[in-house]
Amino acid sequence: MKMTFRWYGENDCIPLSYIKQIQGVSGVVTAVYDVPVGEVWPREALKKLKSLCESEGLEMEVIESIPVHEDIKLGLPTRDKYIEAFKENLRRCAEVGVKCVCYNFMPVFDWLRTDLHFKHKDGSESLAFSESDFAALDPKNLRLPGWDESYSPSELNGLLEKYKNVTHEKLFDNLIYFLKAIMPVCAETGITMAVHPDDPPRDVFGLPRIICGESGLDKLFEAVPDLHNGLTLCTGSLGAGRSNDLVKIAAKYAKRIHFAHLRQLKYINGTDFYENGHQTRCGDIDIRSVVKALVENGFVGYVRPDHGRNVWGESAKPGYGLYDRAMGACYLCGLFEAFEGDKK
Ligand code: DNO
Repeated sequence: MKMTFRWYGENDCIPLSYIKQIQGVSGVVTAVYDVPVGEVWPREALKKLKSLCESEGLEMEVIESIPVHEDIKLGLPTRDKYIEAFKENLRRCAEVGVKCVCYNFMPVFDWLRTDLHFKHKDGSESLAFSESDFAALDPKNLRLPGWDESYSPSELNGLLEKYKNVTHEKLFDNLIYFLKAIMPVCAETGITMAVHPDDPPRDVFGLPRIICGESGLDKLFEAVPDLHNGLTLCTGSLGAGRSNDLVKIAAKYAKRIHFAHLRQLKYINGTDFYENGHQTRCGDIDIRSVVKALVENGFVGYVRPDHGRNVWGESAKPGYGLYDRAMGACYLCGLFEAFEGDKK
């Protein structure tokens, strides 16, 4: 296991010089953020990120994410051009030592929470989700961190329209088409692909979602058995679907889990939840058993603490403050140390 920490590049309010002080963290997870989706990342941009990391003694072996152009998800004739660009990005990432690439296949929107500043009794803040607030959302008037904000309202409308005929089956076929096209580049460069589960793991705003749980994953790995085709085990995303058995998924796919996002959710009722500190006692995700299942079943991938609370008065990007994620990294390192030690 290698413990990593997400870093949003030079615009991140958390400097690399702080990240390197979190003991146990060997590298960062980052991306080139200022190139439009579907275009090739300049080599200089990657080299610069790499040298910034190296100068602080941190590795840069994981990219999150290379975004997948909507034409690929839609299966439009233009997809081949965007797939070629994706392949070129993989090669360029490999040139600077990247070993794992996280991506998602969610149409139009990325992850979704309804409250970015949920107040905890102890004064900390976190992200939260409420089913009734969700039902009241208008997808055309939404702004959330993590979402592609480059669409104008009319572009967004047009895009939503294009998805009207895209069924789950079609979306799945388009994912397989994409993966089969890039697998040879993965074999050539050694890069592993780690699909990020849909969050929440179900359809939203009438858009299909397919990476929602065990059955979707079974289908995905059956269709493309190549081990370069793997998973980002995101406990917060899969855990937002109450029927998902995370310990079972961790054990079943441990060797295909190239990247793990470990985080906590605490349910308030059957559907609504808030995110919390990483410890098992802090929520409904059995983080301890997930780590145990990973270790016992041969997981050798990258890990990062995921969304944390904002604590001690810090004002950071929701979910991506320093302190609670640093505490999470230390907690997770402790769990891995214990279970990996037992194995030896
Ligand atoms: C949320 C993240 C996601 C993730 C992408 C991967 O905090 O886990 O935004 O980076 O879905 O493509």
